Amino acid sequence: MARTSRSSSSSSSSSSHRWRYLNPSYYLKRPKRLALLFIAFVFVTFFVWDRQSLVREHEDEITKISEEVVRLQNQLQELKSLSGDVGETINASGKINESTKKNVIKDDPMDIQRRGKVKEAMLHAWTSYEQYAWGQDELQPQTKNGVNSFGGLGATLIDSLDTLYIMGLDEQFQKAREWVANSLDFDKNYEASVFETTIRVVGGLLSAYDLSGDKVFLEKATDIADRLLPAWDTPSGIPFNTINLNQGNPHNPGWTGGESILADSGTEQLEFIALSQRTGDPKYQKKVENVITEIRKNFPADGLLPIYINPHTGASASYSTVTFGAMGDSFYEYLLKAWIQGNKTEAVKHYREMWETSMKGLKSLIRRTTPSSFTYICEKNGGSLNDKMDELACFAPGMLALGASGYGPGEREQFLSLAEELAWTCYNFYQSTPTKLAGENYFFHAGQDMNVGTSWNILRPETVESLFYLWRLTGNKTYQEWGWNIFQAFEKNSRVESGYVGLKDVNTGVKDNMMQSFFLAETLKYLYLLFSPSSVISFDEWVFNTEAHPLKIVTRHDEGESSGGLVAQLKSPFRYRSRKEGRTGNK
Ligand code: DMJ
Repeated sequence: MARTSRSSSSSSSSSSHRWRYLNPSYYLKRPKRLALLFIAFVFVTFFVWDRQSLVREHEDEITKISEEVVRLQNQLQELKSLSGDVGETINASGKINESTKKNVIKDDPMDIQRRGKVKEAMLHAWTSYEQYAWGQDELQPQTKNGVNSFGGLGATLIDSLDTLYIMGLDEQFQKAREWVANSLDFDKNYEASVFETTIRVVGGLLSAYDLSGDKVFLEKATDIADRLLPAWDTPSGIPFNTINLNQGNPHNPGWTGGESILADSGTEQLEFIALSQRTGDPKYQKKVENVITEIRKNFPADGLLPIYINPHTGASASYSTVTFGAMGDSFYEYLLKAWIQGNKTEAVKHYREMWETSMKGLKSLIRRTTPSSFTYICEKNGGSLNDKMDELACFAPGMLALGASGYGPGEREQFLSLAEELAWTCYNFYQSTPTKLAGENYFFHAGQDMNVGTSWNILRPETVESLFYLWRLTGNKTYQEWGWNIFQAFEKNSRVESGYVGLKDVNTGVKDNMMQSFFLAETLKYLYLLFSPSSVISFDEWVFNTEAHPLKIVTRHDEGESSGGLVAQLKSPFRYRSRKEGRTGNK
């Protein structure tokens, strides 16, 4: 027992001995130990805190690295699909596009850098418009105000929608979309040009619809097209060229002597056919296809039509000029493109036939200068040729290149080669002036090559448009170099603090005060695409209207002429690409 109680008392004393370290009075009596304990505490705290923050920092680093890896993987994937490294391109329905595959040209760092510069130019033009002319038709950059040159339809805004979309300027596109949805109003007492309104507004809205799938654009396109439609109610079906947007009352402008203009009357086919395809209402297509049927009845053997045509009789005014420049140009362009838009089917064969006839006529207008042998397209008055060519006619090299593939061997090469010769001339319209920007038209004299006539430059797109087509269709990078030189000349001479302006004179460089809407719709878009892979808005799937608005090619099933099978066409699925498909993104 005694043993037991001793051991119990010793165990209790040893346990109280162990707990004494927890008693503060133990340390108060031993200050050295207290100090040591304090120092140990500080060290341990620092060590634990340091570990924890290291872990946190480490985690942050890992998150950043993972994000970077994902970003780089995406970028690599995008580059691969754009450059064709994976040996295929993806079309709008997500399928591998075999025919484009052959034409895919590698995306190289220089192209990426150059289209970045073009995108920056677009951003400069757009933000200036946004700041000083939002919702108005065009910006006057020098005086920093807007003007309603097309009746207050927001021409620049609508003309820019697809360019913004293609360049991946999503925020800007969304803001513009909101304006279209909430502020665009066509109910205007304004005498509108049927041609200008169709190519810019109907074309711009339809293109935005085709790219984004947003119904608001289709609704607005239908609204404006319905207001234009009475212009075709003439005895011949050839439209009047002017109409009041809220009162109708179509007529021709006084200065034409009552005649309709060829280009103004024959450049609505793409937009109105597209509108019928998308709405299911054949009335638009019928009106514009009837114009071609009417013209075809008396189509001349050389396919060349004077610029005036009578809306009552459908007869051409033989006293007026034949030209591939102003007032003639896009009539010929649309013969080819309506055939492409119609999938080159039997139903649209007559467009191609008419176009080929006109190209024979074009060849008869070709002359070469001395001493340098520049190829040019003359104008024609009655029986005599006029050695004059508009810069506007510089769309022709692109058109010829685009149409060349429809010919058999031999002719195909001939037309492509003619396209290349004409593009060289057009490029020299630019290169031959002190500013390196082209004048509005040129005259050709034996022994002197070319002289600029009307010497302004209003930021027109035709030459870069042709360079774009030629580069895509031949793969020859020279066309990119020429386009880049023209872009640099615009940067040097036309860029001002608040946008881009034209030149009153390409010899002196004196500036005007207008940023034309087609500079954003066409000039900058074609330049951007000139430095983008061919899969971006591929020629297999899209056709550009004359204002550079890409319209989706929809399968056309109708047999024979006119719109007999329109309903069948509309049954075919029309699938929209996702926002990221087919774009080069934020390069
Ligand atoms: C644009 O409105 C169109 O390209 C039209 O076909 C011709 N004129 C201008 C550009 O120069």
